[in-house]
Amino acid sequence: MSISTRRPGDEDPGVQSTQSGDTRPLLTEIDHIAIAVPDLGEGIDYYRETFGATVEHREVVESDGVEEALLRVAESYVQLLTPTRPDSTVAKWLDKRGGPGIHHVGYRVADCAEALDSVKRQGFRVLDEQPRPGSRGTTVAFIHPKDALGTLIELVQE
Ligand code: V0V
Ligand code: CO
Repeated sequence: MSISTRRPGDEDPGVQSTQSGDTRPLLTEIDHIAIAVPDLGEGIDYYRETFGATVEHREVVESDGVEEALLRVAESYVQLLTPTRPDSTVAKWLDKRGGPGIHHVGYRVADCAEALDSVKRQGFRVLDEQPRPGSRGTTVAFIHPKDALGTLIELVQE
């Protein structure tokens, strides 16, 4: 069922029922805003010099062909991303766009498998059939931007 055809009173697959019967939203917090940059050092310098932000974590995620720097903003992160190889989807995205910009939004979820199943049950395309490892020990799954208001969404379980 698409968002536009759901009516008040219909069961809402975007919330989870707990055993006690109450409901809670699937997305609990913004985990990170990912900004793709051609040069990670320049991206970090920009955030440090302009906003005084500091890098809390760095990691190469080989499976995605990216290197990241995480800068904390309150309970969330800015994830600066740069490709580590020419066939990385982030390299393709930067080429197509012609420069840096917001690449995806990571939302925290309590249970990635449960949230992913909910999205799949609603008929939306996903990029990971099963949750998989993300950076800093998280479990993640991506939703196709063409089925998510043009935004690449990452479900993140800490
Ligand atoms: C592509 N499109 C996007 C997009 N990337 N739209 C919004 N945001 C994006 N980031 C659009 C693109 O303009 C096309 O639209 C269409 O989707 C198909 O794109 P494409 O250029 O043909 O590219 P694909 O299909 O080769 O790859 C796009 C997808 C790919 C989204 C499928 O990037 C992917 O699988 N991403 C998931 C993994 C990922 O992004 N890893 C890097 C971060 P038109 O032109 O047809 O209208 S890793 C990470 O963040 C981690 C590990 C972490 O946080 O822990
Ligand atoms: Co991410």
